[in-house]
Amino acid sequence: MKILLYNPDNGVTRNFMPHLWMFLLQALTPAEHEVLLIDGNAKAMTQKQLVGFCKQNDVGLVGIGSMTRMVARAYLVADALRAADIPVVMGGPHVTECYEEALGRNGGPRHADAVALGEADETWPLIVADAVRGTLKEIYTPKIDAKGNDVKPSLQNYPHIPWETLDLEQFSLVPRFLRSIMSKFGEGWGKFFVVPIETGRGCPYGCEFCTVTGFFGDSIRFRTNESVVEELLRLKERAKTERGQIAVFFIDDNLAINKKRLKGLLREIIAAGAILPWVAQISANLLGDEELVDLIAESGGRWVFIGMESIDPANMADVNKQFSKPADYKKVIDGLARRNIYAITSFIFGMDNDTVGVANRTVAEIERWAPGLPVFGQLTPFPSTPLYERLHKAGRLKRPTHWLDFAPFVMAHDPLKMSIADAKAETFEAWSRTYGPERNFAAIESIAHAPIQVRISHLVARLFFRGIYFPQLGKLAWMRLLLQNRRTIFKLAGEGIGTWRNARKEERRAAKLAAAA
Ligand code: B12
Ligand code: SF4
Repeated sequence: MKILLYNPDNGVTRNFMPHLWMFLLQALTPAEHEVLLIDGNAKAMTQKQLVGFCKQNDVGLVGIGSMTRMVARAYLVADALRAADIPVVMGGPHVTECYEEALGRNGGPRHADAVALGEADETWPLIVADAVRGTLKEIYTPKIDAKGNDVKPSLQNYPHIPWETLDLEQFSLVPRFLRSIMSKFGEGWGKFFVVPIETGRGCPYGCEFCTVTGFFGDSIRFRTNESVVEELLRLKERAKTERGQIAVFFIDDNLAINKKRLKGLLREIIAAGAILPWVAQISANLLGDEELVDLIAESGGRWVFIGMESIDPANMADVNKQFSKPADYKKVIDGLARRNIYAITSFIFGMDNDTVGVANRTVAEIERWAPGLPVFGQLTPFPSTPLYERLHKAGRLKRPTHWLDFAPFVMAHDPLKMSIADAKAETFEAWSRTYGPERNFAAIESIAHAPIQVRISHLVARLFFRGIYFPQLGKLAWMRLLLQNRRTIFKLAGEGIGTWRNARKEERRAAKLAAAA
Protein backbone atom coordinates (compact mmCIF):
# COMPACT_ATOMS: atom_id res chain seq x y z
CA MET A 1 0.00 0.00 0.00
CA LYS A 2 1.08 3.57 -0.59
CA ILE A 3 0.77 5.85 2.41
CA LEU A 4 1.01 9.63 2.43
CA LEU A 5 2.08 11.43 5.61
CA TYR A 6 1.03 15.03 5.45
CA ASN A 7 1.73 18.04 7.61
CA PRO A 8 -0.49 21.08 7.01
CA ASP A 9 1.05 24.50 6.50
CA ASN A 10 1.03 26.86 9.47
CA GLY A 11 -0.60 29.75 7.63
CA VAL A 12 2.16 32.26 8.35
CA THR A 13 5.30 31.29 6.56
CA ARG A 14 7.22 28.13 5.78
CA ASN A 15 8.69 26.21 8.70
CA PHE A 16 12.43 26.24 8.86
CA MET A 17 12.53 22.54 9.57
CA PRO A 18 10.55 19.43 8.61
CA HIS A 19 8.60 17.62 11.35
CA LEU A 20 10.24 14.61 12.92
CA TRP A 21 7.02 12.59 13.32
CA MET A 22 6.80 12.07 9.55
CA PHE A 23 10.31 10.61 9.26
CA LEU A 24 9.81 8.57 12.40
CA LEU A 25 6.53 6.98 11.29
CA GLN A 26 8.02 6.40 7.84
CA ALA A 27 10.88 4.51 9.49
CA LEU A 28 8.41 2.50 11.59
CA THR A 29 6.29 1.43 8.61
CA PRO A 30 6.72 -2.22 7.56
CA ALA A 31 9.01 -2.37 4.52
CA GLU A 32 6.39 -3.68 2.08
CA HIS A 33 4.63 -0.30 2.08
CA GLU A 34 5.79 2.86 0.35
CA VAL A 35 5.55 6.05 2.39
CA LEU A 36 5.46 9.48 0.73
CA LEU A 37 5.97 12.68 2.71
CA ILE A 38 4.57 16.12 2.03
CA ASP A 39 5.00 19.10 4.31
CA GLY A 40 2.54 21.83 3.30
CA ASN A 41 4.97 24.46 4.61
CA ALA A 42 7.60 23.45 2.11
CA LYS A 43 5.37 22.25 -0.73
CA ALA A 44 2.19 24.28 -0.85
CA MET A 45 -0.70 22.32 -2.41
CA THR A 46 -4.40 23.10 -2.60
CA GLN A 47 -6.81 20.49 -1.29
CA LYS A 48 -7.75 19.68 -4.88
CA GLN A 49 -4.10 19.17 -5.85
CA LEU A 50 -3.54 16.96 -2.85
CA VAL A 51 -6.56 14.78 -3.63
CA GLY A 52 -5.34 14.59 -7.25
CA PHE A 53 -1.88 13.58 -6.05
CA CYS A 54 -3.32 10.79 -3.86
CA LYS A 55 -5.55 9.49 -6.67
CA GLN A 56 -2.70 9.58 -9.19
CA ASN A 57 -0.38 7.73 -6.84
CA ASP A 58 -3.03 5.29 -5.65
CA VAL A 59 -2.53 6.29 -2.01
CA GLY A 60 -4.47 3.94 0.29
CA LEU A 61 -4.04 5.82 3.58
CA VAL A 62 -3.22 9.40 4.55
CA GLY A 63 -1.78 10.22 7.97
CA ILE A 64 -2.09 13.84 9.09
CA GLY A 65 -0.34 15.29 12.11
CA SER A 66 -1.03 18.69 13.53
CA MET A 67 -0.40 21.09 16.34
CA THR A 68 -3.42 22.99 17.64
CA ARG A 69 -2.70 26.12 15.60
CA MET A 70 -2.83 24.21 12.29
CA VAL A 71 -5.70 21.87 13.08
CA ALA A 72 -8.42 23.84 11.26
CA ARG A 73 -6.34 23.52 8.07
CA ALA A 74 -5.67 19.88 8.82
CA TYR A 75 -9.42 19.24 9.10
CA LEU A 76 -10.08 20.93 5.72
CA VAL A 77 -7.50 18.70 4.05
CA ALA A 78 -8.86 15.61 5.82
CA ASP A 79 -12.41 16.47 4.75
CA ALA A 80 -11.37 16.79 1.09
CA LEU A 81 -9.53 13.47 1.17
CA ARG A 82 -12.38 11.62 2.89
CA ALA A 83 -14.86 13.07 0.39
CA ALA A 84 -12.71 11.38 -2.29
CA ASP A 85 -12.93 8.06 -0.34
CA ILE A 86 -9.33 8.16 0.87
CA PRO A 87 -9.11 7.03 4.51
CA VAL A 88 -7.54 9.50 6.92
CA VAL A 89 -5.87 8.85 10.26
CA MET A 90 -4.90 11.82 12.42
CA GLY A 91 -2.39 12.02 15.25
CA GLY A 92 -0.28 14.46 17.24
CA PRO A 93 -0.83 16.68 20.26
CA HIS A 94 -4.10 18.31 19.25
CA VAL A 95 -6.21 15.29 18.31
CA THR A 96 -4.83 13.43 21.32
CA GLU A 97 -6.48 16.02 23.54
CA CYS A 98 -9.54 16.61 21.33
CA TYR A 99 -10.19 13.24 19.67
CA GLU A 100 -13.95 13.65 19.98
CA GLU A 101 -13.74 16.76 17.82
CA ALA A 102 -11.71 14.93 15.13
CA LEU A 103 -14.15 12.01 15.15
CA GLY A 104 -17.24 14.24 15.09
CA ARG A 105 -18.42 12.96 18.46
CA ASN A 106 -19.00 16.39 19.97
CA GLY A 107 -21.78 17.48 17.67
CA GLY A 108 -19.50 18.87 14.94
CA PRO A 109 -18.58 17.29 11.60
CA ARG A 110 -16.32 14.23 11.48
CA HIS A 111 -12.83 14.78 10.01
CA ALA A 112 -10.90 11.54 10.52
CA ASP A 113 -11.59 7.85 10.04
CA ALA A 114 -9.22 7.08 12.89
CA VAL A 115 -7.15 8.88 15.50
CA ALA A 116 -3.90 7.81 17.14
CA LEU A 117 -3.68 9.04 20.71
CA GLY A 118 -0.39 9.93 22.36
CA GLU A 119 2.96 8.61 21.21
CA ALA A 120 2.24 6.43 18.19
CA ASP A 121 5.58 4.63 17.75
CA GLU A 122 4.03 1.31 18.71
CA THR A 123 0.48 1.79 17.42
CA TRP A 124 1.46 2.97 13.92
CA PRO A 125 2.31 -0.49 12.50
CA LEU A 126 -1.06 -1.75 13.85
CA ILE A 127 -2.88 1.12 12.15
CA VAL A 128 -1.18 0.34 8.85
CA ALA A 129 -2.07 -3.36 9.13
CA ASP A 130 -5.72 -2.52 9.88
CA ALA A 131 -5.84 -0.05 6.97
CA VAL A 132 -4.58 -2.76 4.59
CA ARG A 133 -7.35 -5.09 5.81
CA GLY A 134 -9.91 -2.30 5.60
CA THR A 135 -10.65 -2.65 9.32
CA LEU A 136 -9.49 0.68 10.73
CA LYS A 137 -10.67 1.22 14.29
CA GLU A 138 -11.72 4.70 15.32
CA ILE A 139 -9.27 5.12 18.19
CA TYR A 140 -5.77 3.74 18.71
CA THR A 141 -4.32 4.11 22.18
CA PRO A 142 -0.92 3.08 23.56
CA LYS A 143 -0.86 0.02 25.85
CA ILE A 144 -1.81 0.72 29.45
CA ASP A 145 0.29 -0.42 32.44
CA ALA A 146 -0.99 -1.90 35.72
CA LYS A 147 -1.45 1.60 37.19
CA GLY A 148 -3.58 2.67 34.24
CA ASN A 149 -0.91 4.90 32.64
CA ASP A 150 0.16 4.87 28.97
CA VAL A 151 3.17 2.66 28.32
CA LYS A 152 5.67 5.08 26.75
CA PRO A 153 8.22 3.96 24.15
CA SER A 154 11.54 3.53 25.94
CA LEU A 155 13.62 4.92 22.99
CA GLN A 156 16.30 2.33 23.73
CA ASN A 157 15.71 0.62 20.36
CA TYR A 158 15.33 3.79 18.34
CA PRO A 159 14.43 3.24 14.68
CA HIS A 160 16.92 3.93 11.91
CA ILE A 161 15.86 7.08 10.05
CA PRO A 162 17.62 6.74 6.69
CA TRP A 163 18.87 10.34 6.37
CA GLU A 164 21.54 9.09 3.98
CA THR A 165 18.95 8.32 1.28
CA LEU A 166 15.85 10.40 2.08
CA ASP A 167 14.75 12.97 -0.46
CA LEU A 168 15.25 16.27 1.36
CA GLU A 169 14.81 18.54 -1.64
CA GLN A 170 11.52 20.13 -0.48
CA PHE A 171 13.18 21.14 2.80
CA SER A 172 16.17 23.11 1.51
CA LEU A 173 16.08 26.50 3.17
CA VAL A 174 17.91 28.48 0.54
CA PRO A 175 15.27 30.18 -1.65
CA ARG A 176 15.48 28.71 -5.18
CA PHE A 177 16.45 31.99 -6.84
CA LEU A 178 19.40 32.42 -4.42
CA ARG A 179 20.81 28.88 -4.79
CA SER A 180 23.22 29.48 -7.65
CA ILE A 181 24.67 32.66 -6.05
CA MET A 182 24.97 30.99 -2.63
CA SER A 183 26.69 27.88 -4.03
CA LYS A 184 29.55 30.14 -5.17
CA PHE A 185 30.34 30.95 -1.54
CA GLY A 186 32.03 27.58 -1.13
CA GLU A 187 31.36 25.02 1.60
CA GLY A 188 28.13 24.12 -0.18
CA TRP A 189 25.89 27.02 0.82
CA GLY A 190 23.65 26.35 -2.22
CA LYS A 191 21.72 23.84 -0.10
CA PHE A 192 20.99 24.20 3.58
CA PHE A 193 18.89 21.84 5.67
CA VAL A 194 17.93 21.86 9.33
CA VAL A 195 17.23 18.28 10.39
CA PRO A 196 15.29 17.32 13.54
CA ILE A 197 16.78 14.70 15.87
CA GLU A 198 15.52 13.67 19.29
CA THR A 199 17.75 12.31 22.02
CA GLY A 200 15.03 12.02 24.67
CA ARG A 201 11.37 12.71 25.51
CA GLY A 202 9.51 14.04 28.51
CA CYS A 203 9.81 17.00 30.85
CA PRO A 204 8.92 17.04 34.55
CA TYR A 205 8.67 20.83 35.01
CA GLY A 206 4.95 21.18 34.30
CA CYS A 207 4.76 24.83 33.20
CA GLU A 208 1.12 25.87 33.25
CA PHE A 209 0.74 26.64 29.52
CA CYS A 210 2.65 23.66 28.18
CA THR A 211 1.29 20.39 26.83
CA VAL A 212 4.54 18.46 27.11
CA THR A 213 4.37 17.19 30.69
CA GLY A 214 0.81 15.93 30.06
CA PHE A 215 1.55 14.39 26.65
CA PHE A 216 5.00 12.84 27.05
CA GLY A 217 4.79 12.34 30.80
CA ASP A 218 7.05 13.55 33.56
CA SER A 219 9.41 10.59 33.37
CA ILE A 220 12.24 11.24 30.97
CA ARG A 221 13.44 8.66 28.47
CA PHE A 222 16.69 8.83 26.52
CA ARG A 223 18.09 7.14 23.44
CA THR A 224 21.51 5.58 23.82
CA ASN A 225 24.43 7.93 23.15
CA GLU A 226 25.64 5.43 20.58
CA SER A 227 22.49 5.66 18.46
CA VAL A 228 22.54 9.49 18.52
CA VAL A 229 26.21 9.61 17.52
CA GLU A 230 25.60 7.09 14.74
CA GLU A 231 22.74 9.21 13.37
CA LEU A 232 24.91 12.35 13.44
CA LEU A 233 27.72 10.61 11.59
CA ARG A 234 25.32 9.59 8.82
CA LEU A 235 24.06 13.16 8.56
CA LYS A 236 27.59 14.47 8.37
CA GLU A 237 28.27 12.08 5.52
CA ARG A 238 25.07 13.20 3.79
CA ALA A 239 26.17 16.85 4.01
CA LYS A 240 29.38 15.87 2.24
CA THR A 241 27.71 13.90 -0.57
CA GLU A 242 25.04 16.57 -0.96
CA ARG A 243 27.76 19.24 -1.03
CA GLY A 244 25.51 21.30 1.20
CA GLN A 245 25.16 22.38 4.79
CA ILE A 246 23.25 20.38 7.38
CA ALA A 247 22.48 21.67 10.84
CA VAL A 248 20.74 19.62 13.51
CA PHE A 249 17.86 20.70 15.75
CA PHE A 250 17.82 18.51 18.87
CA ILE A 251 14.09 18.78 19.46
CA ASP A 252 14.14 17.48 23.06
CA ASP A 253 12.09 19.82 25.21
CA ASN A 254 15.00 20.45 27.49
CA LEU A 255 18.19 18.87 26.18
CA ALA A 256 20.03 19.48 29.48
CA ILE A 257 17.27 18.13 31.73
CA ASN A 258 19.85 15.60 32.95
CA LYS A 259 23.15 17.50 32.81
CA LYS A 260 25.30 14.47 33.56
CA ARG A 261 23.75 12.55 30.67
CA LEU A 262 24.11 15.49 28.29
CA LYS A 263 27.75 16.06 29.18
CA GLY A 264 28.39 12.36 28.47
CA LEU A 265 26.61 12.57 25.13
CA LEU A 266 28.47 15.72 24.06
CA ARG A 267 31.82 14.15 24.99
CA GLU A 268 30.97 11.13 22.85
CA ILE A 269 29.96 13.36 19.93
CA ILE A 270 33.28 15.18 20.16
CA ALA A 271 35.30 11.96 20.49
CA ALA A 272 33.59 10.40 17.45
CA GLY A 273 34.05 13.51 15.30
CA ALA A 274 30.25 13.62 14.86
CA ILE A 275 30.25 17.39 15.10
CA LEU A 276 27.66 19.29 13.09
CA PRO A 277 26.33 22.76 13.84
CA TRP A 278 23.39 22.30 16.21
CA VAL A 279 20.50 24.07 17.92
CA ALA A 280 18.62 22.87 21.00
CA GLN A 281 16.10 23.93 23.61
CA ILE A 282 17.57 24.33 27.10
CA SER A 283 16.04 26.22 30.00
CA ALA A 284 17.98 29.17 31.42
CA ASN A 285 18.39 27.60 34.89
CA LEU A 286 20.58 24.84 33.42
CA LEU A 287 22.93 27.10 31.48
CA GLY A 288 24.92 28.51 34.38
CA ASP A 289 27.20 25.45 34.29
CA GLU A 290 30.48 26.56 32.66
CA GLU A 291 31.64 23.02 31.91
CA LEU A 292 28.38 22.27 30.13
CA VAL A 293 28.51 25.48 28.08
CA ASP A 294 32.11 24.71 27.05
CA LEU A 295 31.03 21.25 25.88
CA ILE A 296 28.08 22.74 23.98
CA ALA A 297 30.49 25.02 22.11
CA GLU A 298 33.02 22.28 21.44
CA SER A 299 30.42 19.81 20.12
CA GLY A 300 29.02 22.24 17.53
CA GLY A 301 26.26 24.02 19.53
CA ARG A 302 25.57 27.34 17.81
CA TRP A 303 22.12 28.42 18.95
CA VAL A 304 20.19 27.65 22.12
CA PHE A 305 16.43 28.14 22.27
CA ILE A 306 15.46 29.43 25.72
CA GLY A 307 11.83 29.74 26.84
CA MET A 308 12.27 32.94 28.87
CA GLU A 309 8.57 33.85 28.70
CA SER A 310 8.71 37.12 30.70
CA ILE A 311 11.12 39.48 32.43
CA ASP A 312 8.59 39.83 35.28
CA PRO A 313 9.00 37.28 38.12
CA ALA A 314 5.30 37.67 39.03
CA ASN A 315 4.34 36.39 35.59
CA MET A 316 6.78 33.49 35.94
CA ALA A 317 5.14 32.50 39.23
CA ASP A 318 1.67 32.71 37.65
CA VAL A 319 2.59 30.11 35.02
CA ASN A 320 4.50 27.83 37.41
CA LYS A 321 7.88 28.60 35.91
CA GLN A 322 9.69 30.11 38.90
CA PHE A 323 12.66 27.84 38.25
CA SER A 324 13.62 30.19 35.40
CA LYS A 325 14.81 33.48 36.92
CA PRO A 326 14.66 36.69 34.83
CA ALA A 327 17.41 38.20 37.01
CA ASP A 328 19.83 35.56 35.64
CA TYR A 329 18.99 35.98 31.93
CA LYS A 330 21.69 38.52 31.07
CA LYS A 331 24.43 36.42 32.67
CA VAL A 332 23.29 33.30 30.81
CA ILE A 333 23.10 35.01 27.42
CA ASP A 334 26.43 36.77 27.83
CA GLY A 335 28.07 33.51 28.94
CA LEU A 336 26.86 31.78 25.77
CA ALA A 337 27.93 34.67 23.54
CA ARG A 338 31.49 34.54 24.95
CA ARG A 339 31.69 31.13 23.22
CA ASN A 340 30.01 32.40 20.02
CA ILE A 341 26.78 30.62 20.94
CA TYR A 342 23.72 32.80 20.55
CA ALA A 343 20.25 32.41 21.98
CA ILE A 344 16.78 32.24 20.49
CA THR A 345 14.89 33.81 23.35
CA SER A 346 11.16 33.20 23.47
CA PHE A 347 8.79 35.63 25.21
CA ILE A 348 5.05 35.52 25.87
CA PHE A 349 2.89 38.62 26.09
CA GLY A 350 -0.61 38.86 27.56
CA MET A 351 0.36 37.25 30.85
CA ASP A 352 -1.71 38.25 33.84
CA ASN A 353 0.72 40.84 35.18
CA ASP A 354 1.48 42.42 31.79
CA THR A 355 0.43 46.01 31.18
CA VAL A 356 0.65 48.22 28.10
CA GLY A 357 4.31 48.98 27.39
CA VAL A 358 5.44 45.43 28.11
CA ALA A 359 6.94 45.12 24.61
CA ASN A 360 9.21 48.12 24.97
CA ARG A 361 10.18 47.20 28.54
CA THR A 362 11.06 43.66 27.43
CA VAL A 363 12.94 44.70 24.31
CA ALA A 364 14.88 47.38 26.22
CA GLU A 365 16.03 44.68 28.65
CA ILE A 366 16.92 42.28 25.79
CA GLU A 367 18.99 45.01 24.12
CA ARG A 368 21.25 45.12 27.20
CA TRP A 369 22.30 41.51 26.53
CA ALA A 370 24.53 40.03 23.87
CA PRO A 371 22.41 39.91 20.70
CA GLY A 372 20.21 36.91 19.98
CA LEU A 373 17.04 36.06 18.11
CA PRO A 374 14.08 37.03 20.27
CA VAL A 375 10.65 35.64 19.35
CA PHE A 376 7.40 36.95 20.77
CA GLY A 377 4.10 35.12 21.13
CA GLN A 378 1.06 35.37 23.32
CA LEU A 379 -0.27 33.30 26.18
CA THR A 380 -2.37 30.60 24.51
CA PRO A 381 -4.56 28.14 26.38
CA PHE A 382 -3.91 24.85 24.58
CA PRO A 383 -6.49 22.13 25.31
CA SER A 384 -5.87 20.00 28.41
CA THR A 385 -3.23 22.28 29.87
CA PRO A 386 -3.58 23.54 33.45
CA LEU A 387 -3.81 27.04 31.95
CA TYR A 388 -6.84 26.07 29.87
CA GLU A 389 -8.55 24.59 32.93
CA ARG A 390 -7.81 27.68 35.07
CA LEU A 391 -9.15 30.14 32.49
CA HIS A 392 -12.15 27.95 31.74
CA LYS A 393 -13.10 27.71 35.43
CA ALA A 394 -12.72 31.47 35.82
CA GLY A 395 -14.98 32.04 32.78
CA ARG A 396 -12.22 33.98 31.03
CA LEU A 397 -12.09 32.09 27.72
CA LYS A 398 -13.44 34.35 24.97
CA ARG A 399 -12.98 31.70 22.28
CA PRO A 400 -12.91 28.29 24.00
CA THR A 401 -12.29 26.53 20.68
CA HIS A 402 -9.92 29.20 19.35
CA TRP A 403 -8.24 26.68 17.03
CA LEU A 404 -11.37 26.33 14.92
CA ASP A 405 -11.31 30.03 14.05
CA PHE A 406 -7.57 30.48 14.25
CA ALA A 407 -6.46 34.09 14.16
CA PRO A 408 -2.72 34.74 14.33
CA PHE A 409 -1.65 36.80 17.33
CA VAL A 410 -5.20 37.30 18.65
CA MET A 411 -5.55 35.98 22.18
CA ALA A 412 -8.37 33.62 23.09
CA HIS A 413 -8.87 35.07 26.59
CA ASP A 414 -8.76 38.49 28.23
CA PRO A 415 -5.48 39.21 29.94
CA LEU A 416 -6.07 40.75 33.39
CA LYS A 417 -4.37 44.12 32.97
CA MET A 418 -4.73 44.91 29.28
CA SER A 419 -7.02 44.07 26.37
CA ILE A 420 -6.69 41.48 23.60
CA ALA A 421 -6.11 44.34 21.13
CA ASP A 422 -3.34 45.74 23.37
CA ALA A 423 -1.59 42.34 23.42
CA LYS A 424 -1.72 42.23 19.63
CA ALA A 425 -0.25 45.74 19.35
CA GLU A 426 2.48 44.92 21.89
CA THR A 427 3.46 41.84 19.89
CA PHE A 428 3.71 43.88 16.70
CA GLU A 429 5.80 46.51 18.49
CA ALA A 430 8.25 43.93 19.81
CA TRP A 431 8.78 42.27 16.42
CA SER A 432 9.10 45.58 14.54
CA ARG A 433 11.62 47.05 16.99
CA THR A 434 13.67 43.85 17.20
CA TYR A 435 14.05 43.08 13.51
CA GLY A 436 14.17 46.59 11.99
CA PRO A 437 17.27 47.41 9.87
CA GLU A 438 18.69 49.74 12.57
CA ARG A 439 18.51 47.09 15.26
CA ASN A 440 20.00 44.48 12.89
CA PHE A 441 22.93 46.85 12.28
CA ALA A 442 23.41 47.53 16.00
CA ALA A 443 23.22 43.81 16.85
CA ILE A 444 25.93 42.90 14.35
CA GLU A 445 28.10 45.85 15.42
CA SER A 446 27.87 44.70 19.02
CA ILE A 447 29.65 41.46 18.13
CA ALA A 448 32.29 43.12 15.94
CA HIS A 449 34.94 41.03 17.74
CA ALA A 450 33.37 37.72 16.58
CA PRO A 451 34.71 35.94 13.47
CA ILE A 452 33.21 37.17 10.19
CA GLN A 453 31.45 33.81 9.51
CA VAL A 454 29.69 34.07 12.88
CA ARG A 455 28.49 37.60 12.12
CA ILE A 456 27.30 36.64 8.64
CA SER A 457 25.34 33.65 9.93
CA HIS A 458 23.92 35.85 12.72
CA LEU A 459 22.62 38.34 10.17
CA VAL A 460 21.20 35.61 7.91
CA ALA A 461 19.42 34.11 10.93
CA ARG A 462 17.98 37.53 11.84
CA LEU A 463 16.60 37.95 8.32
CA PHE A 464 14.97 34.50 8.44
CA PHE A 465 13.58 34.96 11.95
CA ARG A 466 11.88 38.21 10.98
CA GLY A 467 9.83 35.99 8.64
CA ILE A 468 8.21 34.15 11.56
CA TYR A 469 6.08 37.27 12.12
CA PHE A 470 6.28 39.24 8.88
CA PRO A 471 5.54 36.88 5.98
CA GLN A 472 8.39 37.16 3.45
CA LEU A 473 7.71 34.57 0.82
CA GLY A 474 8.96 35.11 -2.70
CA LYS A 475 11.68 36.96 -4.54
CA LEU A 476 10.25 40.44 -4.20
CA ALA A 477 9.83 40.27 -0.42
CA TRP A 478 13.41 39.05 -0.05
CA MET A 479 14.79 41.73 -2.38
CA ARG A 480 13.01 44.40 -0.34
CA LEU A 481 14.41 42.99 2.87
CA LEU A 482 17.95 42.85 1.51
CA LEU A 483 17.65 46.43 0.31
CA GLN A 484 16.45 47.63 3.72
CA ASN A 485 19.44 45.96 5.35
CA ARG A 486 22.02 47.04 2.75
CA ARG A 487 24.15 49.00 5.26
CA THR A 488 24.82 45.88 7.35
CA ILE A 489 25.14 43.63 4.29
CA PHE A 490 27.67 45.87 2.49
CA LYS A 491 29.74 46.26 5.63
CA LEU A 492 29.95 42.52 6.22
CA ALA A 493 30.43 41.75 2.52
CA GLY A 494 33.34 44.25 2.27
CA GLU A 495 35.05 42.72 5.27
CA GLY A 496 34.28 39.17 4.07
CA ILE A 497 35.81 39.78 0.65
CA GLY A 498 38.92 41.31 2.29
CA THR A 499 39.30 38.26 4.57
CA TRP A 500 38.79 35.89 1.64
CA ARG A 501 41.39 37.75 -0.53
CA ASN A 502 43.95 37.65 2.29
CA ALA A 503 43.34 33.94 2.80
CA ARG A 504 43.83 33.33 -0.96
CA LYS A 505 47.08 35.38 -0.91
CA GLU A 506 48.31 33.37 2.07
CA GLU A 507 47.43 30.09 0.29
CA ARG A 508 49.32 31.16 -2.87
CA ARG A 509 52.34 32.29 -0.85
CA ALA A 510 52.40 28.97 1.01
CA ALA A 511 52.11 27.07 -2.29
CA LYS A 512 55.02 29.06 -3.80
CA LEU A 513 57.17 28.41 -0.73
CA ALA A 514 56.32 24.70 -0.87
CA ALA A 515 57.19 24.57 -4.60
CA ALA A 516 60.49 26.35 -4.01
CA ALA A 517 61.50 24.01 -1.17
C1 B12 B 1 10.39 21.07 17.36
C2 B12 B 1 9.19 21.83 17.84
C3 B12 B 1 8.87 23.00 17.18
C4 B12 B 1 9.63 23.53 15.97
C5 B12 B 1 8.90 23.32 14.64
C6 B12 B 1 8.17 22.11 14.47
C7 B12 B 1 8.99 21.16 13.66
N1 B12 B 1 9.23 21.47 12.43
O1 B12 B 1 9.37 20.15 14.19
C8 B12 B 1 9.51 25.03 16.21
C9 B12 B 1 10.60 25.46 17.15
C10 B12 B 1 9.53 25.91 14.97
C11 B12 B 1 8.16 25.05 16.92
C12 B12 B 1 7.32 26.10 16.87
C13 B12 B 1 6.11 26.13 17.52
N2 B12 B 1 5.65 25.23 18.40
CO1 B12 B 1 6.54 23.57 18.74
N3 B12 B 1 7.35 22.03 19.33
C14 B12 B 1 8.39 21.38 18.91
C15 B12 B 1 8.66 20.20 19.85
C16 B12 B 1 9.68 20.64 20.87
C17 B12 B 1 9.12 18.92 19.24
C18 B12 B 1 8.20 18.32 18.16
C19 B12 B 1 8.65 16.92 17.89
O2 B12 B 1 9.21 16.65 16.86
N4 B12 B 1 8.43 16.00 18.86
C20 B12 B 1 8.87 14.61 18.78
C21 B12 B 1 7.85 13.80 17.99
C22 B12 B 1 8.31 12.38 17.89
O3 B12 B 1 6.65 13.87 18.75
P1 B12 B 1 5.27 14.29 18.08
O4 B12 B 1 5.46 15.32 17.06
O5 B12 B 1 4.29 14.56 19.15
O6 B12 B 1 4.85 12.94 17.31
C23 B12 B 1 4.48 11.75 17.99
C24 B12 B 1 2.99 11.66 18.30
O7 B12 B 1 2.37 12.90 18.53
C25 B12 B 1 2.40 10.97 17.12
N5 B12 B 1 2.02 11.74 15.95
C26 B12 B 1 2.29 12.99 15.58
N6 B12 B 1 1.75 13.26 14.40
C27 B12 B 1 1.12 12.16 13.97
C28 B12 B 1 0.40 11.90 12.81
C29 B12 B 1 -0.15 10.64 12.64
C30 B12 B 1 -0.89 10.36 11.39
C31 B12 B 1 -0.01 9.64 13.63
C32 B12 B 1 -0.58 8.32 13.44
C33 B12 B 1 0.72 9.92 14.79
C34 B12 B 1 1.28 11.17 14.94
O8 B12 B 1 3.42 10.07 16.74
C35 B12 B 1 4.71 10.63 17.00
C36 B12 B 1 5.57 9.52 17.56
O9 B12 B 1 5.11 9.06 18.79
C37 B12 B 1 7.25 20.03 20.50
C38 B12 B 1 7.26 19.44 21.90
C39 B12 B 1 7.42 17.96 21.82
N7 B12 B 1 8.24 17.42 22.66
O10 B12 B 1 6.85 17.28 20.97
C40 B12 B 1 6.71 21.43 20.48
C41 B12 B 1 5.20 21.63 20.31
C42 B12 B 1 4.71 20.69 19.25
N8 B12 B 1 5.12 23.01 19.83
C43 B12 B 1 4.14 23.65 20.31
C44 B12 B 1 3.84 25.01 20.00
C45 B12 B 1 2.70 25.62 20.77
C46 B12 B 1 4.56 25.71 19.05
C47 B12 B 1 4.30 27.13 18.60
C48 B12 B 1 2.84 27.45 18.33
C49 B12 B 1 4.91 28.05 19.65
C50 B12 B 1 4.62 29.50 19.42
N9 B12 B 1 3.87 30.07 20.32
O11 B12 B 1 5.07 30.07 18.48
C51 B12 B 1 5.17 27.27 17.34
C52 B12 B 1 4.31 27.13 16.08
C53 B12 B 1 5.02 26.56 14.91
C54 B12 B 1 4.49 26.93 13.60
N10 B12 B 1 4.22 28.16 13.33
O12 B12 B 1 4.39 26.09 12.79
C55 B12 B 1 3.29 22.80 21.24
C56 B12 B 1 2.04 22.32 20.54
C57 B12 B 1 0.88 22.21 21.48
C58 B12 B 1 -0.36 21.99 20.70
N11 B12 B 1 -1.36 21.43 21.35
O13 B12 B 1 -0.47 22.34 19.58
C59 B12 B 1 4.30 21.65 21.60
C60 B12 B 1 3.68 20.32 21.92
C61 B12 B 1 5.13 22.16 22.81
C62 B12 B 1 4.34 22.74 23.94
N12 B12 B 1 4.89 23.76 24.54
O14 B12 B 1 3.29 22.36 24.33
N13 B12 B 1 7.93 23.88 17.55
S1 SF4 C 1 10.29 23.45 30.72
FE1 SF4 C 1 9.58 23.65 28.61
S2 SF4 C 1 8.88 21.61 27.99
FE2 SF4 C 1 9.10 21.58 30.21
S3 SF4 C 1 7.03 22.00 30.95
FE3 SF4 C 1 8.13 23.97 30.86
S4 SF4 C 1 7.68 24.83 28.82
FE4 SF4 C 1 7.10 22.63 28.80
